[in-house]
Amino acid sequence: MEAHDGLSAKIVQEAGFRGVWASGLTTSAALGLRDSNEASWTQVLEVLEYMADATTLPILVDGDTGHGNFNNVRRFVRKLCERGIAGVCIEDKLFPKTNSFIGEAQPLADVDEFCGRIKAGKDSQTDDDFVLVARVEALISGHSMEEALRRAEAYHAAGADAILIHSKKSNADEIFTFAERWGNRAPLVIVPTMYYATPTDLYRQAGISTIIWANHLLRASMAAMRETAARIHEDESLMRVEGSVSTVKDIFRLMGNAELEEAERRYLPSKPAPSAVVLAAGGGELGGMTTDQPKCMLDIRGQSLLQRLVGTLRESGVRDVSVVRGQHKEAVTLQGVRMVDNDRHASTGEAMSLACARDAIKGETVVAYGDVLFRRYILDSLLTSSADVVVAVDTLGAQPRPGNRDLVTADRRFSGDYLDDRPAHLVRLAGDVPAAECHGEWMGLARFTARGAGWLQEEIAAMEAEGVLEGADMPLLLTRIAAKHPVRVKYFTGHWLDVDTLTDLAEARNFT
Ligand code: SPV
Ligand code: MG
Repeated sequence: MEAHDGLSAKIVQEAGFRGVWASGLTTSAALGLRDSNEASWTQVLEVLEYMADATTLPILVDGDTGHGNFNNVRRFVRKLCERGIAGVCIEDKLFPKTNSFIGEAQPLADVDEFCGRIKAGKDSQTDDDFVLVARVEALISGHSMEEALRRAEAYHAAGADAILIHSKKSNADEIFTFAERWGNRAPLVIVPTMYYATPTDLYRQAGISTIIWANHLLRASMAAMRETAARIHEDESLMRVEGSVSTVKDIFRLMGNAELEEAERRYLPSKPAPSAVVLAAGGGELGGMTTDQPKCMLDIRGQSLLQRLVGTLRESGVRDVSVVRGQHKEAVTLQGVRMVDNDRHASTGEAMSLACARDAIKGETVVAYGDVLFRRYILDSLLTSSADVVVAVDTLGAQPRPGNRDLVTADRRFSGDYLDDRPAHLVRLAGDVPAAECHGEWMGLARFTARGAGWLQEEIAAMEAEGVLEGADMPLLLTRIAAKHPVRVKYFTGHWLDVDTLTDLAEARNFT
């Protein structure tokens, strides 16, 4: 089966084929070039190296005319062997070649000169299993069956391991005649691009060794790319294409990302994985939907809100997750997370819930509200921050909007430039920040390094000692920490939501 790059070589293997045809036509086309030796042989070699790395299948290379005379064939074959290529097919035409389906009566190589190319190729292979297939273009160029057989015989005698007999007729008659008269003196290879209607079993019965499906993956991808490009251009939207294109996850799978993750575990110095505390003790009305379950258990397209949140945490490498539950605690379940109860949830606030999980606050720790969803990059960006405490702040939150929101005053507002990496720091986080001092809304997501986690523990202890812990919310706790230590503000724009209203719930169900 044809392939023209690493990706298509993987797809050939995935489909179950036993070998890859590295087509000259499609390798050139994938580079944006004509099948006229416009790509130099070393450029072809580079593509072949990607293909050989991408598949364990044997690759038969379309070597065109051998890229010159016997001397070029020698060097080409040596380089192919070095790269683990299984074989090469060379055709009895002249350099620079022209695709066989263009024009009529293309000139053929002199038989003796071509036999020299075959001998030179065979003498140069450094791998005993390497095969050289000689391609007979006589029938395509308008010569007789006798001439085709005469050439095949000469090429076989010169050392070719197999003969490719090519035809551009719309039926396979001349292929069957050739096969019968050839009588299996050496394996026969065919390319039924033009005579595609003949059942493969007839070729088997005729003793043909190998069929090359020569260009169909490139042609399939051209059709798919055209349709997708036209749709996106027309719609200025991905809505119509999203369901029909391969998923990004499929790309990761095909490229073997799982292997890299395993290798990272083996070879990278291991840094202790961050842990997380999810605050899910509070209630919330939500139009009567939370009378027997808390918000975090609301269904968001087949998964609870909590399951989606924990899924995002896990994707970012946060595996040790503690969930503080309170209201309807028996309804809060999720495999693989530790449940911590705040049984005084009705009379205490978020800071108290966090304090209930204080033994989980050691080392790098993420603290998240249990009713938020956010894109993973937001969490990744907090996890890679150099600050000891960093909070995710939505710049859109600076605009007035009704509802109970955690508003942020920072020492520097968002400049509008995401590349501007001058740090901003939290000054105050509260529900009642005046519009003029409001620089955004806290997303309910914070990350502490081991040092930052120490500050968090100290502040919880200090508030406890002062008798203010029970009534405190997270904004107060973070504001108090910010008064003593730098709390970095990381600005984002959208790409998250919290579920406070039925409208939020509907949005959460659309949040992918
Ligand atoms: C190719 O795939 O580049 C070939 C086969 O040489 S054909 O196009 O049928 O000549
Ligand atoms: Mg070709």
